[in-house]
Amino acid sequence: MKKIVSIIIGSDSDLPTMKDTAKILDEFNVGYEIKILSAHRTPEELKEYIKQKEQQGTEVFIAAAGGAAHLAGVIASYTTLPVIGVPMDSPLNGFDSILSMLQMPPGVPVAVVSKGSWGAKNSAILAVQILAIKYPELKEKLKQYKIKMAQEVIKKNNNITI
Ligand code: RP5
Repeated sequence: MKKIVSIIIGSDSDLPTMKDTAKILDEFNVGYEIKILSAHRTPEELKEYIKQKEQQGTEVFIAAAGGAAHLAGVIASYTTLPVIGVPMDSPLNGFDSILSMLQMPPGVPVAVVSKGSWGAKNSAILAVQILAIKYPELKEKLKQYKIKMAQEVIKKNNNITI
């Protein structure tokens, strides 16, 4: 399977959360690669990796980082591909991560999703939605995903006990 999503995490400590991203991409049968690279600890390697991935056919980047989380913005500075940012939890309850990713100045956007595991899941779904513009089979799978989600909610009404 061609790896069209590149997931870059700032630290191995982000991996437990970002496994949820991988699980959903697996469900949609979308190929991905996960790499640990940091904007501030391995800046040269990060730049090199982005260029390499672009040449190898990456279509969407997902970046997860916490604290002064400039990883997604730095990736966006090196590529014209869409970058989805997932703010990780932090000693400041993730607010630092959210603001660092979200407040990109004009010209270098990052699509920021929710913090932590919600965002990890949503980053995969958003990546699939972006890819679905090009791959019709993904559009169909997304429709089915939403139908299943709605059915699960409706079913819960049969199990309400007070
Ligand atoms: C960020 O700093 C990483 O993305 C991680 O969320 C946070 C803490 O990293 P470690 O000290 O656990 O390596 O760069």
